[in-house]
Amino acid sequence: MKKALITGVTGQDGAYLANFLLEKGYKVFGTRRRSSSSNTWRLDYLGVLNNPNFDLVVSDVTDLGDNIRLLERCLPDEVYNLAAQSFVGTSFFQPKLTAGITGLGALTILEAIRIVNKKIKFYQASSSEMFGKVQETPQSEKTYFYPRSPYAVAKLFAHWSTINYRESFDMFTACGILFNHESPLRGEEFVTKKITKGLTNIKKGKQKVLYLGNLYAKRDWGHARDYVKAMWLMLQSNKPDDYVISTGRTETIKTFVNLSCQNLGFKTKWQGRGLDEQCINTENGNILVKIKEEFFRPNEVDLLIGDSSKAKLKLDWQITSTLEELCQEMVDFDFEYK
Ligand code: NDP
Ligand code: GDR
Repeated sequence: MKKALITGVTGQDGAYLANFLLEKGYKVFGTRRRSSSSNTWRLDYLGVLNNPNFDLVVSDVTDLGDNIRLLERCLPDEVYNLAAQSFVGTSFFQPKLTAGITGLGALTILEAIRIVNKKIKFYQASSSEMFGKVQETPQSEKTYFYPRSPYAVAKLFAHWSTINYRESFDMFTACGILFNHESPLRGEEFVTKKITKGLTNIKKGKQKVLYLGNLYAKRDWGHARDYVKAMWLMLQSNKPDDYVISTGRTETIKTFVNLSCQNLGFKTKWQGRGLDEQCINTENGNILVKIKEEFFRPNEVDLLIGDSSKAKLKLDWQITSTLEELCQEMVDFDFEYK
């Protein structure tokens, strides 16, 4: 039985990946940070928590000794490093914390693997945010990086550390440069979930207005379920390498609002410009969406669209969900479950 260790298992991708690996017959260890209250609702929802082949262990990616003991205890064949301070907006206000977890955390695990057993395969959750102010379109593995936030800078440090350990110590390390991926289990501060949850709440009469920032940033959104499969495929390959994972379609935040409104049966029109732009419910004249300055970032990533031809060719990876299907699934979940 193969054994995998997932850091950050309580997050969106951690939960989907644990579920995927358990279905593949793995023994899965997942780490959560110590906290005074439980944060395992995603694992619960997917039925991971009760699986006899799943073990939830307490660990923090920033502590080397802790990570060494963790590896010695679990003896994994594969480590998936998903733990991060993953919210770009927060990284502008907590840059040092973000660098410590998102950047140095990856180095800490790489170092622990080097000390305990160099044969352990390592996956690093790299990000399309590293392309930032994009140097070409679409973005591929060959595109130059231009990070635009402390989060992206930290991810770039982790990315190059992962490549450096591969080249220096002959370790099997792979980076997945994943573009945005969403799901019903997405954290509530990220824009897609904020939109589906906010509009659903308005539909149910639990919220009056949804406040957003920049409506015109464009993102390449896929489904997290498809993207965790790509992580696994990278570690099954004969040779360690880095891959862009994306859908190849980009849309604005405004388009995602429109899709969500359609799914909820709202009839809408947009009016105004800049901070005065609003989305109106034409059936009753109520304002559904308003703009708030606090949701703009000091530095924006305007456009992301990925070229994942390499992953399609070498890993036989493909998407199974369209943006419309993803949005529908998120809206349905928010309506029924939370
Ligand atoms: P989430 O924010 O949902 O999950 C992050 C996980 O990291 C949580 O389990 C969190 O724990 C954990 N964590 C945070 N700090 C620490 C720490 N010091 N020690 C141990 N664990 C910690 O992110 P996603 O699931 O969306 O993303 C997974 C990874 O992929 C992240 O590294 C993210 O940066 C990266 N990524 C994500 C993309 C996306 O679109 N989703 C795209 C590209 C990359 P807790 O629950 O306690 O907060
Ligand atoms: P991102 O995701 O920064 O791309 O990082 P997020 O959903 O937070 O923002 C996407 C875009 O939407 C704009 N936006 C808003 N964003 C939020 N969160 N809230 C708002 O109210 C709002 N209004 C407009 C943002 O300015 C931005 O342009 C995600 C994370 O999962 C990272 O960890 C991951 O690495 C990247 O995706 C790929």
